[in-house]
Amino acid sequence: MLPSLVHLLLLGGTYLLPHTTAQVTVYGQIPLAQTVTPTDDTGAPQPTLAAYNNTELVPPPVPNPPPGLSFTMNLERNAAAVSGLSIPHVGPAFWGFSVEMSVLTQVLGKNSSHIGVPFLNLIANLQERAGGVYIRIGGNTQEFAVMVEPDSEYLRPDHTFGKTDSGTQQTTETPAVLYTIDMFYIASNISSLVNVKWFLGVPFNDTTTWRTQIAEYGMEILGDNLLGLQAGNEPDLYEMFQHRTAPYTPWDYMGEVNDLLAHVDTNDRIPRKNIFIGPSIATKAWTPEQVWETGFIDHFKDRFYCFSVENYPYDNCAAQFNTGRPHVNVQELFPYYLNHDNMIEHVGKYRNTGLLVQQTGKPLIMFETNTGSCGGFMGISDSFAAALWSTDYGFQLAHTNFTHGLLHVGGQNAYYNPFTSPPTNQSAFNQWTIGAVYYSTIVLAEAFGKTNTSRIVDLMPNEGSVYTPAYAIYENDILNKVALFNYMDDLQTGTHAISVAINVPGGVPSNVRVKYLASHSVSSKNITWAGQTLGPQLTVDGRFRGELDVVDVPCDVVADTCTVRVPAPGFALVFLDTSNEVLSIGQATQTFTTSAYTRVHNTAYMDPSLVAVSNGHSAKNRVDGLGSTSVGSVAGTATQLWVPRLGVLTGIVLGGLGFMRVLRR
Ligand SMILES: *[C@@H]1O[C@H](CO)[C@@H](O)[C@H](O)[C@H]1NC(C)=O
Ligand SMILES: *[C@@H]1O[C@H](CO)[C@@H](O)[C@H](O)[C@H]1NC(C)=O
Ligand SMILES: *[C@@H]1O[C@H](CO)[C@@H](O)[C@H](O)[C@H]1NC(C)=O
Ligand SMILES: *[C@@H]1O[C@H](CO)[C@@H](O)[C@H](O)[C@H]1NC(C)=O
Ligand SMILES: CC(=O)N[C@H]1CO[C@H](CO)[C@@H](O)[C@@H]1O
Repeated sequence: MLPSLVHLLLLGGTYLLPHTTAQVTVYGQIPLAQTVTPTDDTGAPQPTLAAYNNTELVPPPVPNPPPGLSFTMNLERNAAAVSGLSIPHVGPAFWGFSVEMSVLTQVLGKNSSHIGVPFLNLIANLQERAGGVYIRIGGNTQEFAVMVEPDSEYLRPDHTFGKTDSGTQQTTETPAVLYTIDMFYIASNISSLVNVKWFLGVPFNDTTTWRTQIAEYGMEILGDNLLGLQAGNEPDLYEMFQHRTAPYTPWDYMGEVNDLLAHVDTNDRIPRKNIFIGPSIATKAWTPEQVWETGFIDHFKDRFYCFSVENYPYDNCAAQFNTGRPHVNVQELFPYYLNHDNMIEHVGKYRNTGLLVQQTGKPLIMFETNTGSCGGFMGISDSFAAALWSTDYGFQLAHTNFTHGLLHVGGQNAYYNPFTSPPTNQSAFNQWTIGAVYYSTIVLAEAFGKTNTSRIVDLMPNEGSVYTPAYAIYENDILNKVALFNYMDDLQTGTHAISVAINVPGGVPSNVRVKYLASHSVSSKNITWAGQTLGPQLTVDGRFRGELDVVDVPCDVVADTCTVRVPAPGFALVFLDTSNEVLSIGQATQTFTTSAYTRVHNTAYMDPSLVAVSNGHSAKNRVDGLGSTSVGSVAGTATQLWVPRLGVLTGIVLGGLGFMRVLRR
């Protein structure tokens, strides 16, 4: 929510910005280390963009008295004996991504022939584990987006996105975001390389003269890779932001969705008339129940792809945009993210929604979320605490019968990005930056796998301690995995690791295998999953590095117990089925390697060993759905993926590090 300054410039009321901040542009890619407003509490300029900020907070003290540090969980082997299991989790990775429209090119690539290679690798990692990924292009900026011709005077040459010049011109007549037809080609070309399905949003700022190009071209160019179209984004905030005259109620919103559908019915260029999405409330001004009371679900279920809500636990708008309101004290807020009761409260407001939507058989998607809106929080959103939190969050959503969630990507002024490309003028020698929450997307993808049968239950062991939550995951009706958290940080004392005895009558193997999500502290940005990492900031090419480390834990088959240790802090995914293929996945078997410039030589440089990997592994064991075993061609599509190969370089202009050439045949 509200990651865009230009959006805020459009707002009246509480969120109206002081003129002094109008020099900030969120659309340009502000170089690293350039002085940018907004300022911090003292008024001093922040020297570094949020996405590359290095602040480490002080970990919360260990609780005194501590919770039980050794405890037993008695679990059933058969799902039939378990109450409260979720619906089966079907389809691609539980966590997908929501990309703010205005920063799309920062995230995906400059245009359809310059797609970010690290991005493709990050998606391939998820695809190998879960079959595919959902991505939504949208956010607040979708409401004012206007499609223009590629040669529009408002756009820089060869650019897919643009904006009109200054804040003062930002009215409903002069749109905030301009995009060209190439946006659809970017998405389509990505889907031809990796299994990504897309959500887009119909602009909702003008509900009398609908701008439905996004639906028309989306369907035409993306075909079945377009899953759904949002009808409105955070409508419960329209009144507050003066996008509608008060009072604006759920009934008014429902009427506008009706109007859109009536318009769609008369438009031949929108052949798929039943893939809409709502209500996408921010769940701030309206409760879900206020919307459901209108009969919204029954009224729209036949026209909708899914139902959606959006929510963040806190917002950082005051600091991000210097609104004049008090700034959040990040150190004081930090413990919030390390407490399972807070998670239950955050997601619990959708319990009823989970049960209602389930009856329609339609998906329920947390359409936009992250650690905090308006860019997240310095020192929190990019810490190991956030990785643990978003892992717990994904599991809690799944337990509450959400089918998927989308983590928001806000560009270089945000702390919470799952991934961020380098600042433009560093793209020739720097690589990408990974955010803590990306690791949680991998954990969830592995936990639910590809069988479409995974059901989850929140166990609340250890007398319901907020510091040691746990979940059980049943696959094909049998206990398959156990997820264990330790939210405590004992860097100072070294005495708060937990020891969890998993007792399953008649159900323990001779040993279990454990993958750890690990870091030395909840404050740290150095994170490993099963011993591997994606690397420090500005070095990430999207591939896991280091040796895969899966820990064998012997079980006591007489006592039917396996005892697993979880460090403080830490997370363990315990595999009872030791034949699970995901246990041997480290790096995705097909990856997209890239050209690189080195700063020193300022010449094109390629590491031949990377080239060898890119060509070697793919033949037998490819990521599902990738079109070809040969990295040189994507079979049957109009595009050719160029991955560096010795001997093929001549005549190809390198796209700069991190960008791949997708050549047209
Ligand atoms: C990037 O651009 C900024 C602003 O123009 C400049 O201050 C900075 O030195 C540049 N960085 C590099 C590495 O060229
Ligand atoms: C799981 O569901 C997805 C999405 O419906 C489908 O593409 C996939 O083939 C299914 N996999 C299995 C093993 O049934
Ligand atoms: C993408 O950008 C490159 C480099 O500026 C340019 O050569 C190419 O024509 C652009 N492609 C499209 C489809 O705009
Ligand atoms: C999720 O749905 C299942 C199946 O209907 C139900 O038993 C369970 O209680 C639901 N979970 C929550 C947290 O509401
Ligand atoms: C498969 C696909 O959609 N390819 C498109 C990639 O982008 C170019 C435009 O740059 C289109 O012409 C291709 O059709």
